[in-house]
Amino acid sequence: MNDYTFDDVAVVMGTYNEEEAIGGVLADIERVTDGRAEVVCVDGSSDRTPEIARGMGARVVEQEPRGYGVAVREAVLTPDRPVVVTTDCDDTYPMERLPDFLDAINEGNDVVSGDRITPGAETMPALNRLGNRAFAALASLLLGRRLHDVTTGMRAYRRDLLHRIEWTENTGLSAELLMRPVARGYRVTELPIGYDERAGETKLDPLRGGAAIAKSILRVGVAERLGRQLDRSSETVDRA
Ligand SMILES: Nc1nc2c(ncn2[C@@H]2O[C@H](COP(=O)(O)OP(=O)(O)OP(=O)(O)O)[C@@H](O)[C@H]2O)c(=O)[nH]1
Ligand SMILES: [Mg+2]
Repeated sequence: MNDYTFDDVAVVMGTYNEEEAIGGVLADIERVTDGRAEVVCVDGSSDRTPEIARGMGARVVEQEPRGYGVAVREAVLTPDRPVVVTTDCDDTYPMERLPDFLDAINEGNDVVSGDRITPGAETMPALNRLGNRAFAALASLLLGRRLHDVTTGMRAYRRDLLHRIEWTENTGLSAELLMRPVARGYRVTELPIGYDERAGETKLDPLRGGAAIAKSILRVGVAERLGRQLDRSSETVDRA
């Protein structure tokens, strides 16, 4: 369907005081893509993260820390390349799987979402695993399609889609980035991936963050269902 190579790929991430992890993550991307993927970091750090990133050839966009989604929205909208891959900057996601994400885009998918839950995610803290399963169940119920991991940070997207949809969520942006494309009929697939223990400290308070994500899933799920209903009723009006 497509013949994209890593010259067509940008790998993007929000980075917030990740000096322990960023060197390893960027070195993995460099090695796996032969230095051909563009790397964009939207950074709110007060530590050495941005210097390390710049030193390793990444494009660093500075932004006051205003939460995960504010950073990641900026990150996904920044590149001009046709394929945009997101990751976290904490060394949890398997950069060696980047070729598989690109293959799945080339096969015609619009979104390829790394599914940590199906392979087990044994390194994920038990509370997070439970929460992530619950988020996936809730989103599946609202969308009428079984999804296994809606809060994953590693995905590939066709750039066009990222610019066609309006993104509204912050802590819940990851779920939104999967749910709206599913609801709108884009081709979305989940790719089972391994997940490592985090290097460095978490940036999310699990309880407050979890509540915010649940609210986002409800808001986005209801808005997408209502939106489609309104579309359908305006179609009927148009035809009458
Ligand atoms: N620029 C910026 N990046 C952020 C902000 N909050 C989080 N991030 C980054 O977003 C990514 C995800 O944050 P994490 O702390 O890993 O969140 P998580 O994966 O849900 O939590 P863990 O399971 O503890 O890793 C990391 O790369 C963070 O550095 C922010 O306010 N600004
Ligand atoms: Mg993380």
